[in-house]
Amino acid sequence: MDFIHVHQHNKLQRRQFIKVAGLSGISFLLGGCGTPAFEDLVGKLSEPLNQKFENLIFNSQKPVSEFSLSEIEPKALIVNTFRDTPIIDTEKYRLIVDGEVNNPLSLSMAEIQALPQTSMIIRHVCVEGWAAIVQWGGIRLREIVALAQPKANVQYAYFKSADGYYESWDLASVLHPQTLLAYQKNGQPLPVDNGAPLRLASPIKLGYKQSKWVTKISLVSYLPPFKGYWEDRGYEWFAGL
Ligand SMILES: Nc1nc2c(c(=O)[nH]1)N[C@H]1C(S)=C(S)[C@@H](COP(=O)(O)O)O[C@H]1N2
Ligand SMILES: [Mo]
Repeated sequence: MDFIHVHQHNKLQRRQFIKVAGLSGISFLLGGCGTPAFEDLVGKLSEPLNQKFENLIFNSQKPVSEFSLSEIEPKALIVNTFRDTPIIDTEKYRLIVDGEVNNPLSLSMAEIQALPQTSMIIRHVCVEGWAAIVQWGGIRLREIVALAQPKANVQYAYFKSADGYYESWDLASVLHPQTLLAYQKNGQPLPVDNGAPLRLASPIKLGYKQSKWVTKISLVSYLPPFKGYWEDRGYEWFAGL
């Protein structure tokens, strides 16, 4: 009886935290999905995040104001890819989340799309002198980070893409409520040239920070010598908007 009481108490605290922090993981916790692996994953969600992450989420930057549906510029987003568009089998695709985490993840697109979806209309800004107002739909990156249960020493996220592109971000920007892993663009499934099955989208970073075809996210305490494809060619690392 005592055990049950304590367990429910923890669950409640977790629920309250999720509510206050704007994490909506509880909704899919109640929704369920069926596969045993997915239930394992969801079970882990009842563990609290460590204090450092809770503080970063509570104190995260103010949301950037968004545009309205009528302001979307459907033709303005120019495909900008340093190599050819990679070929990815969406059925076999897995997003790997590893590094200094207690719960490494390997998620299919079906599992990612079962997580709470959000959308935003923001301006994408490329340093090459163009911009586009786009609607992105997907999962908040911080929900995926929370599922992976990062250790307190994590400072950065390192992103690998299927075309050989790579990027790294500071943790506060990773946990920003408008930093998404997007699988929709302007209300439609994300086109492959724009990064399907999964890409970064955020109103707080320049275009080159927004990796397309993300296959792996490593949560790390130090930055490797290769910080980002364009950064290693002289562009600024933080690249905030
Ligand atoms: N994997 C990968 N991601 C990438 C790039 C790339 O070449 N490869 N280019 C970046 C740049 S410079 C920009 S402006 C945006 C362009 O996104 P879009 O092609 O969907 O318009 O993707 C960014 N992400
Ligand atoms: Mo760009």
